[in-house]
Amino acid sequence: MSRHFSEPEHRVTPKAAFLNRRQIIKAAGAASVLSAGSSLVSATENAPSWLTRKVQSTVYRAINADDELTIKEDATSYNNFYEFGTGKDDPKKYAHEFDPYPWEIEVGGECDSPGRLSLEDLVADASLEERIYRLRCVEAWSMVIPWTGIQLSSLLKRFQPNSRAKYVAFETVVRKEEMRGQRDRFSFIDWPYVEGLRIDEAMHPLSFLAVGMYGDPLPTQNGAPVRLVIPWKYGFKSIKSIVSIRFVEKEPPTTWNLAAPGEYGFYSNVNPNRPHPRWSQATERRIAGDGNIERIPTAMYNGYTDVASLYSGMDLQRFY
Ligand SMILES: Nc1nc2c(c(=O)[nH]1)N[C@H]1C(S)=C(S)[C@@H](COP(=O)(O)O)O[C@H]1N2
Ligand SMILES: [Mo]
Repeated sequence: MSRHFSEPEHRVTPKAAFLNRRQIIKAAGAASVLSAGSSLVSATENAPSWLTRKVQSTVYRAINADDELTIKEDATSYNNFYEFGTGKDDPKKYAHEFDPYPWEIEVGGECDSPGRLSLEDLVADASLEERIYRLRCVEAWSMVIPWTGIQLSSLLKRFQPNSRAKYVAFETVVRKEEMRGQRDRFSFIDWPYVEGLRIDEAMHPLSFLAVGMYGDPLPTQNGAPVRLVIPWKYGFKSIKSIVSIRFVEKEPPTTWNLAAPGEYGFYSNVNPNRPHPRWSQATERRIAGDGNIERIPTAMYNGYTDVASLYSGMDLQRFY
Protein backbone atom coordinates (compact mmCIF):
# COMPACT_ATOMS: atom_id res chain seq x y z
CA MET A 1 0.00 0.00 0.00
CA SER A 2 2.71 2.47 0.95
CA ARG A 3 4.33 1.90 -2.43
CA HIS A 4 1.07 3.03 -4.04
CA PHE A 5 0.88 6.19 -1.97
CA SER A 6 4.40 7.09 -3.04
CA GLU A 7 3.25 7.54 -6.64
CA PRO A 8 -0.06 9.32 -6.15
CA GLU A 9 -0.11 11.74 -9.03
CA HIS A 10 0.45 9.20 -11.71
CA ARG A 11 -1.19 6.24 -10.06
CA VAL A 12 -4.53 7.97 -10.59
CA THR A 13 -4.02 8.63 -14.27
CA PRO A 14 -5.31 5.46 -15.90
CA LYS A 15 -8.66 5.99 -14.23
CA ALA A 16 -8.54 9.77 -14.46
CA ALA A 17 -7.97 9.51 -18.19
CA PHE A 18 -11.61 8.62 -18.56
CA LEU A 19 -12.56 11.91 -16.93
CA ASN A 20 -12.43 15.20 -18.74
CA ARG A 21 -9.32 17.34 -18.81
CA ARG A 22 -10.38 19.65 -16.00
CA GLN A 23 -11.06 16.73 -13.73
CA ILE A 24 -7.69 15.23 -14.60
CA ILE A 25 -5.92 18.40 -13.57
CA LYS A 26 -7.98 18.55 -10.38
CA ALA A 27 -7.22 14.92 -9.60
CA ALA A 28 -3.51 15.49 -10.17
CA GLY A 29 -3.58 18.58 -7.95
CA ALA A 30 -5.30 16.77 -5.13
CA ALA A 31 -2.89 13.89 -5.42
CA SER A 32 0.18 16.09 -5.24
CA VAL A 33 -0.95 17.30 -1.81
CA LEU A 34 -0.72 13.68 -0.71
CA SER A 35 2.76 13.37 -2.17
CA ALA A 36 4.16 16.26 -0.12
CA GLY A 37 4.95 14.13 2.90
CA SER A 38 5.76 10.86 1.20
CA SER A 39 9.23 9.60 0.40
CA LEU A 40 9.76 9.09 -3.30
CA VAL A 41 12.07 6.30 -4.36
CA SER A 42 14.23 8.14 -6.87
CA ALA A 43 17.71 9.33 -7.60
CA THR A 44 16.70 12.92 -8.20
CA GLU A 45 17.73 14.45 -4.87
CA ASN A 46 20.65 16.27 -6.44
CA ALA A 47 18.62 17.93 -9.21
CA PRO A 48 18.73 21.72 -8.84
CA SER A 49 15.68 23.09 -7.03
CA TRP A 50 14.68 25.37 -9.92
CA LEU A 51 14.48 22.30 -12.18
CA THR A 52 12.47 20.36 -9.62
CA ARG A 53 10.04 23.28 -9.25
CA LYS A 54 9.70 23.74 -13.00
CA VAL A 55 9.09 20.05 -13.69
CA GLN A 56 6.64 19.69 -10.81
CA SER A 57 4.60 22.70 -11.92
CA THR A 58 3.95 21.26 -15.37
CA VAL A 59 0.29 20.81 -16.12
CA TYR A 60 -0.75 17.20 -16.56
CA ARG A 61 -1.68 16.25 -20.09
CA ALA A 62 -2.87 12.75 -20.86
CA ILE A 63 -2.12 11.21 -24.26
CA ASN A 64 -2.74 7.53 -25.11
CA ALA A 65 -5.30 7.38 -22.36
CA ASP A 66 -6.15 3.72 -22.83
CA ASP A 67 -2.72 2.42 -21.85
CA GLU A 68 -2.23 1.62 -18.21
CA LEU A 69 0.83 3.37 -16.81
CA THR A 70 3.88 1.50 -15.64
CA ILE A 71 4.49 2.26 -11.97
CA LYS A 72 7.44 4.51 -11.27
CA GLU A 73 9.20 1.86 -9.23
CA ASP A 74 9.35 -0.46 -12.24
CA ALA A 75 10.33 2.24 -14.74
CA THR A 76 13.20 3.35 -12.48
CA SER A 77 14.57 -0.04 -11.45
CA TYR A 78 14.44 -2.13 -14.65
CA ASN A 79 16.65 -0.19 -17.06
CA ASN A 80 19.06 -0.33 -19.93
CA PHE A 81 21.91 2.14 -19.45
CA TYR A 82 25.11 0.29 -20.31
CA GLU A 83 27.26 3.14 -18.97
CA PHE A 84 26.41 1.65 -15.56
CA GLY A 85 26.56 -2.03 -16.52
CA THR A 86 24.65 -4.47 -18.68
CA GLY A 87 22.32 -5.84 -15.99
CA LYS A 88 18.79 -4.46 -15.73
CA ASP A 89 19.35 -3.52 -12.10
CA ASP A 90 22.84 -2.04 -12.57
CA PRO A 91 21.70 1.48 -13.60
CA LYS A 92 19.68 2.02 -10.42
CA LYS A 93 22.37 0.42 -8.27
CA TYR A 94 25.27 2.48 -9.64
CA ALA A 95 23.69 5.71 -10.95
CA HIS A 96 24.48 7.48 -7.65
CA GLU A 97 28.18 7.35 -8.63
CA PHE A 98 27.40 9.88 -11.38
CA ASP A 99 26.55 13.51 -10.57
CA PRO A 100 25.32 15.20 -13.73
CA TYR A 101 24.96 18.77 -12.43
CA PRO A 102 25.76 21.37 -13.71
CA TRP A 103 25.10 20.24 -17.29
CA GLU A 104 25.77 21.64 -20.75
CA ILE A 105 24.92 20.48 -24.25
CA GLU A 106 27.04 21.53 -27.21
CA VAL A 107 25.00 22.11 -30.35
CA GLY A 108 26.80 22.52 -33.66
CA GLY A 109 27.46 21.30 -37.17
CA GLU A 110 25.34 22.42 -40.11
CA CYS A 111 23.47 25.31 -38.50
CA ASP A 112 23.60 29.11 -38.47
CA SER A 113 23.75 29.63 -34.70
CA PRO A 114 25.74 26.89 -32.99
CA GLY A 115 26.35 27.21 -29.28
CA ARG A 116 26.51 25.76 -25.83
CA LEU A 117 23.31 25.29 -23.95
CA SER A 118 23.04 24.98 -20.19
CA LEU A 119 20.23 23.03 -18.65
CA GLU A 120 18.85 26.38 -17.47
CA ASP A 121 18.85 27.70 -21.07
CA LEU A 122 17.15 24.53 -22.25
CA VAL A 123 14.36 24.66 -19.74
CA ALA A 124 14.02 28.25 -18.52
CA ASP A 125 12.17 29.91 -21.37
CA ALA A 126 10.48 26.76 -22.60
CA SER A 127 7.09 25.74 -21.31
CA LEU A 128 7.44 22.12 -20.32
CA GLU A 129 4.77 19.62 -21.21
CA GLU A 130 4.02 16.12 -20.06
CA ARG A 131 3.54 13.28 -22.55
CA ILE A 132 2.62 9.70 -21.88
CA TYR A 133 4.41 7.45 -24.34
CA ARG A 134 4.81 3.72 -24.82
CA LEU A 135 8.47 2.67 -24.72
CA ARG A 136 9.16 -0.55 -26.67
CA CYS A 137 12.59 -2.07 -26.13
CA VAL A 138 14.04 -4.17 -28.95
CA GLU A 139 14.29 -6.98 -26.36
CA ALA A 140 10.46 -7.25 -26.57
CA TRP A 141 9.38 -5.66 -23.29
CA SER A 142 7.53 -2.37 -23.03
CA MET A 143 6.38 0.25 -20.54
CA VAL A 144 4.07 3.27 -20.52
CA ILE A 145 5.80 6.28 -19.04
CA PRO A 146 4.77 9.91 -18.38
CA TRP A 147 7.65 12.17 -19.45
CA THR A 148 8.12 15.90 -18.88
CA GLY A 149 10.10 17.95 -21.37
CA ILE A 150 9.98 19.81 -24.66
CA GLN A 151 9.33 18.92 -28.25
CA LEU A 152 12.71 18.23 -29.86
CA SER A 153 11.91 20.40 -32.90
CA SER A 154 11.46 23.51 -30.74
CA LEU A 155 14.99 23.10 -29.38
CA LEU A 156 16.58 22.26 -32.74
CA LYS A 157 15.03 25.28 -34.47
CA ARG A 158 16.73 27.67 -32.02
CA PHE A 159 20.05 26.73 -33.66
CA GLN A 160 18.81 27.33 -37.21
CA PRO A 161 19.84 24.19 -39.10
CA ASN A 162 20.90 24.95 -42.70
CA SER A 163 20.03 23.13 -45.91
CA ARG A 164 22.92 20.65 -45.51
CA ALA A 165 21.48 19.44 -42.18
CA LYS A 166 20.05 16.10 -43.32
CA TYR A 167 20.56 14.22 -40.04
CA VAL A 168 20.99 14.97 -36.34
CA ALA A 169 23.66 13.14 -34.31
CA PHE A 170 23.50 12.80 -30.50
CA GLU A 171 26.14 11.79 -27.95
CA THR A 172 25.99 10.67 -24.34
CA VAL A 173 28.47 11.98 -21.75
CA VAL A 174 31.73 10.10 -21.13
CA ARG A 175 32.72 10.04 -17.44
CA LYS A 176 34.81 6.96 -16.87
CA GLU A 177 35.37 7.85 -13.18
CA GLU A 178 31.63 7.99 -12.55
CA MET A 179 30.26 5.41 -14.97
CA ARG A 180 31.57 1.95 -14.20
CA GLY A 181 30.26 0.45 -17.46
CA GLN A 182 32.61 2.78 -19.35
CA ARG A 183 35.54 1.37 -17.37
CA ASP A 184 34.68 -2.22 -18.31
CA ARG A 185 37.57 -3.49 -20.44
CA PHE A 186 35.37 -6.11 -22.07
CA SER A 187 32.60 -3.73 -23.12
CA PHE A 188 31.64 -4.12 -26.77
CA ILE A 189 30.51 -0.49 -26.87
CA ASP A 190 32.97 2.11 -28.09
CA TRP A 191 32.08 5.10 -25.86
CA PRO A 192 30.43 7.55 -26.16
CA TYR A 193 27.05 5.98 -26.85
CA VAL A 194 25.92 7.68 -30.07
CA GLU A 195 22.55 7.89 -31.84
CA GLY A 196 21.01 9.70 -34.76
CA LEU A 197 17.82 10.63 -36.55
CA ARG A 198 17.02 11.87 -40.01
CA ILE A 199 16.18 15.58 -39.78
CA ASP A 200 12.49 15.03 -40.64
CA GLU A 201 12.25 12.38 -37.91
CA ALA A 202 13.89 14.74 -35.43
CA MET A 203 11.48 17.54 -36.39
CA HIS A 204 8.41 15.30 -36.12
CA PRO A 205 6.08 16.57 -33.39
CA LEU A 206 6.26 13.22 -31.54
CA SER A 207 10.04 13.47 -31.04
CA PHE A 208 10.62 14.58 -27.47
CA LEU A 209 13.45 15.68 -25.20
CA ALA A 210 12.71 14.68 -21.60
CA VAL A 211 14.02 16.32 -18.44
CA GLY A 212 11.54 14.60 -16.12
CA MET A 213 9.32 11.60 -15.59
CA TYR A 214 6.41 10.93 -13.21
CA GLY A 215 6.34 14.64 -12.39
CA ASP A 216 9.93 14.82 -11.08
CA PRO A 217 13.33 15.48 -12.69
CA LEU A 218 14.70 12.41 -14.48
CA PRO A 219 16.24 9.84 -12.17
CA THR A 220 19.86 9.32 -13.13
CA GLN A 221 19.25 5.73 -14.24
CA ASN A 222 16.68 7.01 -16.74
CA GLY A 223 19.10 9.44 -18.39
CA ALA A 224 19.41 12.55 -16.22
CA PRO A 225 19.40 15.35 -16.86
CA VAL A 226 18.19 15.19 -20.48
CA ARG A 227 17.42 12.35 -22.91
CA LEU A 228 15.59 11.67 -26.14
CA VAL A 229 12.24 9.89 -26.27
CA ILE A 230 11.32 8.64 -29.75
CA PRO A 231 8.20 6.58 -29.15
CA TRP A 232 7.83 4.86 -32.55
CA LYS A 233 11.39 3.47 -32.51
CA TYR A 234 13.01 0.77 -30.42
CA GLY A 235 14.13 2.05 -27.02
CA PHE A 236 17.84 2.18 -27.83
CA LYS A 237 17.23 5.18 -30.13
CA SER A 238 16.16 7.16 -27.03
CA ILE A 239 19.69 8.14 -26.03
CA LYS A 240 20.30 9.20 -22.43
CA SER A 241 22.37 11.94 -20.71
CA ILE A 242 22.98 13.93 -23.91
CA VAL A 243 25.99 16.31 -24.11
CA SER A 244 26.26 16.85 -27.85
CA ILE A 245 23.81 17.51 -30.68
CA ARG A 246 25.18 18.00 -34.20
CA PHE A 247 23.47 18.71 -37.50
CA VAL A 248 25.20 16.62 -40.16
CA GLU A 249 24.96 15.90 -43.87
CA LYS A 250 25.53 12.12 -43.80
CA GLU A 251 23.82 9.38 -41.81
CA PRO A 252 25.72 9.32 -38.50
CA PRO A 253 27.03 6.13 -36.87
CA THR A 254 24.86 4.67 -34.11
CA THR A 255 26.02 2.51 -31.20
CA TRP A 256 23.91 -0.62 -31.67
CA ASN A 257 24.37 -0.59 -35.43
CA LEU A 258 28.16 -0.43 -34.90
CA ALA A 259 27.98 -3.29 -32.38
CA ALA A 260 25.81 -5.63 -34.50
CA PRO A 261 24.92 -4.21 -37.93
CA GLY A 262 22.94 -7.28 -39.00
CA GLU A 263 20.72 -6.99 -35.94
CA TYR A 264 20.19 -3.25 -35.45
CA GLY A 265 19.72 -0.76 -38.25
CA PHE A 266 19.83 3.04 -38.32
CA TYR A 267 16.05 3.42 -38.50
CA SER A 268 14.98 0.83 -35.91
CA ASN A 269 11.30 1.62 -36.23
CA VAL A 270 9.14 -0.72 -34.16
CA ASN A 271 7.99 -3.31 -36.69
CA PRO A 272 6.18 -6.52 -35.71
CA ASN A 273 6.64 -7.81 -39.28
CA ARG A 274 10.41 -7.82 -39.17
CA PRO A 275 11.77 -10.32 -36.67
CA HIS A 276 15.07 -9.67 -34.99
CA PRO A 277 17.47 -12.34 -36.36
CA ARG A 278 17.32 -14.10 -32.98
CA TRP A 279 13.69 -13.53 -31.85
CA SER A 280 10.22 -12.49 -33.00
CA GLN A 281 9.07 -8.89 -32.69
CA ALA A 282 5.38 -9.78 -33.12
CA THR A 283 4.56 -9.49 -29.41
CA GLU A 284 5.93 -7.80 -26.31
CA ARG A 285 5.83 -8.15 -22.53
CA ARG A 286 4.00 -5.05 -21.28
CA ILE A 287 5.16 -4.10 -17.80
CA ALA A 288 2.33 -1.96 -16.44
CA GLY A 289 -0.19 -1.62 -13.69
CA ASP A 290 0.93 -3.03 -10.36
CA GLY A 291 3.95 -4.62 -11.96
CA ASN A 292 1.78 -6.94 -14.05
CA ILE A 293 3.44 -8.44 -17.08
CA GLU A 294 1.11 -9.13 -19.96
CA ARG A 295 2.03 -10.51 -23.40
CA ILE A 296 0.40 -8.26 -26.02
CA PRO A 297 0.75 -7.85 -29.80
CA THR A 298 3.28 -5.27 -30.97
CA ALA A 299 1.86 -2.53 -33.20
CA MET A 300 3.54 -1.10 -36.29
CA TYR A 301 5.47 2.04 -35.30
CA ASN A 302 4.55 1.11 -31.72
CA GLY A 303 1.06 2.38 -32.58
CA TYR A 304 2.24 5.88 -33.59
CA THR A 305 1.05 5.52 -37.19
CA ASP A 306 1.21 9.31 -37.74
CA VAL A 307 4.83 8.77 -38.65
CA ALA A 308 4.13 6.42 -41.58
CA SER A 309 4.41 9.25 -44.11
CA LEU A 310 8.07 9.74 -43.10
CA TYR A 311 8.81 6.34 -44.64
CA SER A 312 6.54 6.22 -47.68
CA GLY A 313 8.25 4.45 -50.55
CA MET A 314 10.93 2.94 -48.31
CA ASP A 315 11.44 -0.82 -48.07
CA LEU A 316 11.14 -1.38 -44.32
CA GLN A 317 12.70 -4.84 -44.49
CA ARG A 318 15.81 -3.30 -45.98
CA PHE A 319 15.85 -0.08 -43.92
CA TYR A 320 15.33 -1.74 -40.52
N1 LIG B 1 23.42 6.39 -23.31
C1 LIG B 1 22.58 5.35 -23.34
N2 LIG B 1 21.29 5.57 -23.70
C2 LIG B 1 20.41 4.53 -23.74
C3 LIG B 1 20.84 3.21 -23.43
C4 LIG B 1 22.20 3.02 -23.04
O1 LIG B 1 22.66 1.90 -22.72
N3 LIG B 1 23.02 4.12 -23.00
N4 LIG B 1 19.93 2.16 -23.51
C5 LIG B 1 18.79 2.35 -24.41
C6 LIG B 1 17.81 1.28 -24.34
S1 LIG B 1 18.26 -0.22 -25.02
C7 LIG B 1 16.55 1.48 -23.85
S2 LIG B 1 15.38 0.26 -23.94
C8 LIG B 1 16.19 2.74 -23.17
C9 LIG B 1 15.69 2.43 -21.77
O2 LIG B 1 15.22 3.59 -21.12
P1 LIG B 1 14.69 3.50 -19.63
O3 LIG B 1 15.76 2.84 -18.81
O4 LIG B 1 14.42 4.89 -19.20
O5 LIG B 1 13.45 2.66 -19.66
O6 LIG B 1 17.29 3.64 -23.07
C10 LIG B 1 18.12 3.71 -24.22
N5 LIG B 1 19.10 4.77 -24.09
MO1 LIG C 1 16.30 -1.34 -25.33
